[in-house]
Amino acid sequence: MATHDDLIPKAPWRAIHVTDGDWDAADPALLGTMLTELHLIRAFEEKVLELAAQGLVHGPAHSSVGQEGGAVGSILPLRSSDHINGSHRGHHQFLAKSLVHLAPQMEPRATFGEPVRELMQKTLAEICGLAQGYCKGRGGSMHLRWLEAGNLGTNAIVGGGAPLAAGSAWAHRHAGTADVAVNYLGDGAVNIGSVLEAMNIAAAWKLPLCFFIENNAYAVSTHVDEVTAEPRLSSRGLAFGIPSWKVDGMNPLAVHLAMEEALAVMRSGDGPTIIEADCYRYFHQNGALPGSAFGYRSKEEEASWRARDPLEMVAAKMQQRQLTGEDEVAALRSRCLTLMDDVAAELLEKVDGKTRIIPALWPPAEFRDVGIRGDLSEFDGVRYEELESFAGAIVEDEKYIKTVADVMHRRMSQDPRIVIMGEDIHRLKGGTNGATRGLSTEFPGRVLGTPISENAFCGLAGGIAMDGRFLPVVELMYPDFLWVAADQIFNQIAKARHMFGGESDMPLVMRMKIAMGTGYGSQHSMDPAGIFATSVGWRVVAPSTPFDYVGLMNSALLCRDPVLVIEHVDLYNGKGPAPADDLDYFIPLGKAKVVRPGTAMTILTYSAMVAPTLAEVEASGFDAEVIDLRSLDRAGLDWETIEASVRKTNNILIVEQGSIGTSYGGMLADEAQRRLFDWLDQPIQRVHGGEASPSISKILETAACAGKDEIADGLRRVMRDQGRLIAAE
Ligand SMILES: Cc1ncc(C[n+]2csc(CCOP(=O)(O)OP(=O)(O)O)c2C)c(N)n1
Ligand SMILES: [Mg+2]
Repeated sequence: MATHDDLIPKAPWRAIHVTDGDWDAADPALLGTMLTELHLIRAFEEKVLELAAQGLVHGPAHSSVGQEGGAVGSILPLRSSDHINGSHRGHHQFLAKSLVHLAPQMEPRATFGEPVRELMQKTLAEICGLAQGYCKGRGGSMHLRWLEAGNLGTNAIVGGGAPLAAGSAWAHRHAGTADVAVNYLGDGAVNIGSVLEAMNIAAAWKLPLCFFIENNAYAVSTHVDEVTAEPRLSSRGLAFGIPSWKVDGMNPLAVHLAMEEALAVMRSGDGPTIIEADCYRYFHQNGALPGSAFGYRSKEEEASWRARDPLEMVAAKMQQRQLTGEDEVAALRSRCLTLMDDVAAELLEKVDGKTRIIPALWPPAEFRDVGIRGDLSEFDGVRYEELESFAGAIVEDEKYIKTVADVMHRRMSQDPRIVIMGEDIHRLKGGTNGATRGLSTEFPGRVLGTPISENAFCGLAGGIAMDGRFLPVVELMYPDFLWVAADQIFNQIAKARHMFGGESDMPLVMRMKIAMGTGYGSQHSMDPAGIFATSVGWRVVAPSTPFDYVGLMNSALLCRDPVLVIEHVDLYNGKGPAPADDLDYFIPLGKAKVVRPGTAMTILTYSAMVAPTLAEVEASGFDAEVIDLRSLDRAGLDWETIEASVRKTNNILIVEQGSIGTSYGGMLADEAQRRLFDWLDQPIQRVHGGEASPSISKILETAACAGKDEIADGLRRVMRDQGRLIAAE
C-alpha cells in the first residue's frame, strides 16, 4: 500500500491578527494620521458619488467606500520612492499614496494645507475628465497616475497592472535600492493569467513586489466562492513560494502590521509577498446604490460589514486611549466634507438651476490625439547614415543574424541601462536563432531568460520602461504570441503615454521574427506589421538589410516610444551589406528608401519581400520603382518619398507576404488612396497571401504565402489594368 508524506510549502502562509496590546502600543501620531487619511478619503469618495449621481462624472464611479482601511493601513509604511498601482477601484490607494508623499504625518485637529487641497482637487478634476487633472483629464477615474508620489497609474483591465508593477519592482532591485512596488488587485483579479504569471515571475526573480489583494468577496455581482475552490486567496502564494498573509482589511492597524512584516521581507531582498485583506465595498460595483439593491447580496450582510467600519474602529480605539474625543472626530469629519465641498465648487457652476462643469475646465477637443507619441526630440543632433553615402568601410556579405547580435552587443557595452529578455535568449548560443549570441556571458544579469509567460514579461518590460531607469528589449519568439501578450502589448504599453496625459515615456524595444516558410504552421507564421501599425502607440520598423538593421535598431533604442523591430528568418540566413566597424549611426524613424528607381508603377514593400520584389521586377522587364518602407507605423510612413514616386508612376502595388486577414496592406492602401487619389490611374493593387494562416504542409504553406509567382502576377496586373501592353500576353 502506498505511503504518503505531507509536503511542506516553501513559503509561510499565515493569518495575522492584532490584539488590544497592539492598539495600546500604536504610536499616537500613526493613529492620528490614519484617522485623518481615512476621513479625507471617505469624504472624497462621497463627493465623487454625489457628482456621479448628478451625471457629472462621465463613465463609472467605482467607489472605495468601506475599503479605505486596507489602503491607508498598507500605504502608511511606504515611502515616496516605493511605487504602487491599482485597478478600476483605485481612488483610495491613489489618495493614500499621494497623502503619504505630501504629508507623512497628519494631525486630525490641524487645518489642511494647500498641497492636500490641491491633491483633492486635481484628483477630482481627473475623475471628471478635466484639463487640470493629473492626466489632463484623459485618464479619469480608472487611470490615475502621479509618478512623483509613487503612483504608477491605475488600470481598467482587471489584473493588467500586475506585470507592470513587476517591472517597477525589477527596476528597484536592479538599481540596488530597497524600494518596493505594491500591486493592488481585487478578488476577481486573482483568477486572471496576468496576475498568476506575474506572481510566478516575481518569485522566480525575487522581485520586491507585494500583491495586495482586496478581497471584498465580489467581482461585480459574482461571489468569490463561485469562481474558485480556494477562496482564501492568499493561498496562491503557496504555489509560487511567496510568503503570504491574510488579514482583516477593515482593521487599518492590522493591515499596517502585515505590511510592515511584508516590507521586511521585500526590503531585505527576499522577493515578493502577498497580503490578502478581507474587506467590503459598501456600495455596488459603481454608483451610490448598495449591492443589495441589485439582489446579489443581502441587507443583513451589508449591515454586518458596516458595523465594522474602519473610520469608526480607529476613532473608537483612539478615544479609548483618550487620544481624541467624539467632538474632535465630528470636527474632522466636518472639515473633510467642507474641503470637498470647496474643491468641488471650484469645478462647478449652476446654470438654470442645473449644476454643470465649468465649460472652460474641459480639455480642448484639439487635445484629442496630442501625445500619442513623443516628439522625437531625442534624435536632435544624431548622425544619420545611408548605405550609399556611408564613408566607413562596408562588408558586402555580412550575415544578417550576426549583425543583429553585434549591434546589441555594441549598445549594451555602451549603455548599461539596456536589459534584454525573452524565452531561451540566454542559452542555445543566443536563443533559437542566435540573435543574442554571446550577450549572456558578456553582460550577466542583463540577459534574462524568462518563463513562458508572454503577458508577464512583456508587461514587466513595460513597467521597466515607464520607470525609466532601464531600457528593456523584449524578444518574442514568434509574432503570433502577440495575442498571448495582447493586453500588455496593446492595452498597456501602446496606450500608456496617451492615456496618462501624453507625457509619460515608454522607451521599449520589442523584436520578433517573421517565420513564414519554416513549416511552423498556423500559429507561428504571422506578419505582425498590420496589427502593430493599427495599434496606435507603437512605432514599427522592418530593416531589410544588415546595414539598415544597425541604423534602425539604434533609432529604436534611442526612441522614447515603444518600437517594434520586425525581423525575418529569410533575412537571418541571408547576407547583405553591413558596416565593417561602425555600429553607432542612425537611420531616421520615418524614412523610406527607393531601392530601385522606375516609372511604370510604385511598389511599396518591406522586410524580406524587398529582395524577391526587386528580382521579379528585373525578371519582368517592367520599369517599376521599388520602395522599401522601412518604417511602417502610421506616424512613420514616409509620405514625401511615396508621393514623389506616385506622382511619377501613377500606380501603386503593395507587396506583402502574409495572409490578408491581419495584413498591413489594408491600412496602407486606405491611407494611400486618401492622400494620393488624384495621382492614381487605377485602384491600388495588392499582393498578399491567402485568407488562412499558413499551414505546416509545405505545399499549402507555399500557397498561403505570397512569393515570387504572386509578385510576378501583381506586376502583370498593374501593367494590364493601366492598359499598357504586355509583350508576353
Ligand atoms: C480583463 C477584464 N475583464 C473584465 C472587466 C470588467 N470588470 C471591471 S471590474 C470587474 C470586477 C472586478 O472584481 P474585483 O477584481 O474583485 O475588484 P473589485 O471591483 O471588487 O474591487 C469586472 C469584471 C475588466 N475591466 N477587465
Ligand atoms: Mg472584489
